[in-house]
Amino acid sequence: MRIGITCYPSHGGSGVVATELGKLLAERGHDIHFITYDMPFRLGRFHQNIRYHGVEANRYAVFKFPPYDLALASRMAQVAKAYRLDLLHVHYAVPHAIAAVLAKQMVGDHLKVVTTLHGTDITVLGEDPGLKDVICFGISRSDAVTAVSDSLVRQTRELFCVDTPIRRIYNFVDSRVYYPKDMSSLRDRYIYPGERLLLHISNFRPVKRPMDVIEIFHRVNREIPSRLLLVGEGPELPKVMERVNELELQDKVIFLGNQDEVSQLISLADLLLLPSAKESFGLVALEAMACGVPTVASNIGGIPEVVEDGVTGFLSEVGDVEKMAMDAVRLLKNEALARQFSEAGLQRVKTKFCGLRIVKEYEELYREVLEGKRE
Ligand code: GMT
Repeated sequence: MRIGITCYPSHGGSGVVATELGKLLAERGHDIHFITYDMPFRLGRFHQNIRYHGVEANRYAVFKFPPYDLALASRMAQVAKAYRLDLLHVHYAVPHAIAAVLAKQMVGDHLKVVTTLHGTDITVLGEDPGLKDVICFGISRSDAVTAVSDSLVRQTRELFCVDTPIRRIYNFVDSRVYYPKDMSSLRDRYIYPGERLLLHISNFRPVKRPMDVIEIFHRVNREIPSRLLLVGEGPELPKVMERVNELELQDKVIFLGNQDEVSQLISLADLLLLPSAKESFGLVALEAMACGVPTVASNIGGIPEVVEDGVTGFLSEVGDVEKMAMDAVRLLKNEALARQFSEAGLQRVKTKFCGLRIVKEYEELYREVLEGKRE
């Protein structure tokens, strides 16, 4: 098949999933065309069957805001015509689904549109009255819609009352990249012998509750000699740094900023903390599970579909930092339990979230769309 993929190419789970999907589809012989404003950061080296088409918004002086959405629609249409694309698979509804529907109108009905909802495009932007109707339009005019968890399917239905079928297709990891790696030599650079290493990776937006990460770590650190590795950047970071200083944890918290390649960093850790207020899936928890690292997280959104409470990690109510700290201590003190969780996680990744299985689910959906089996 000839497939155009549009996503946010910068850091973020939706861009990661879109890029990894494109790479797997290309490996399986499909022609993949990324249509984005930048090269997706996980694309990396040259891949046979993958092309990249940049999108440039016109910055003419009369525009207060460069019309990116129109430039994207126009580029999608150009690429679709030039390479006779079968379909556009867009990740994240705003503005990608709407731009794809417009491109389809420019090219013709034979060009199909598949939209994958990732989370904040529904749970945050869908609550904005200025965007709600246009998101609903993008969803209802797509030829097929997927969401990354059952929870997101439900939330989309509740918020938009659309009767468009939405298929749940889980996110996945490439087990050739995410697997338990022996990082003992690098670990020595971050921690002293006998210390434990906790990890948090996010975009440090309020929805990730990074301040809770510090509160949890503070409590853990009182009981167990430990350090905290923080990966990522975002608006909450200054507050987080201030709190770390207030609690005099400067020597214990390591800020690494944004990192492109996280599989090695994850393998360094004993535990992942993910106390988010909203999370439609929690890709980082899946990446950790694939590296054999258990997660302590909030019981929200799609997280319980990824992390099995009491089996591959522990879940708590959002904001319950006391319980999250207790759970973390429990896992860090009991090596047998941690090993058991790690093994259960690896098994879960194999059976539910392996790349090959998920790519086949997408291929099946594409086939249905192209054969006109979906209304
Ligand atoms: O988490 C974010 O704020 C970024 C956002 C994105 O677009 O990358 O993440 C969403 O999509 C990821 C990939 O499907 C999911 O793993 C995240 O759970 C989801 N984030 C939220 O729902 C907050």
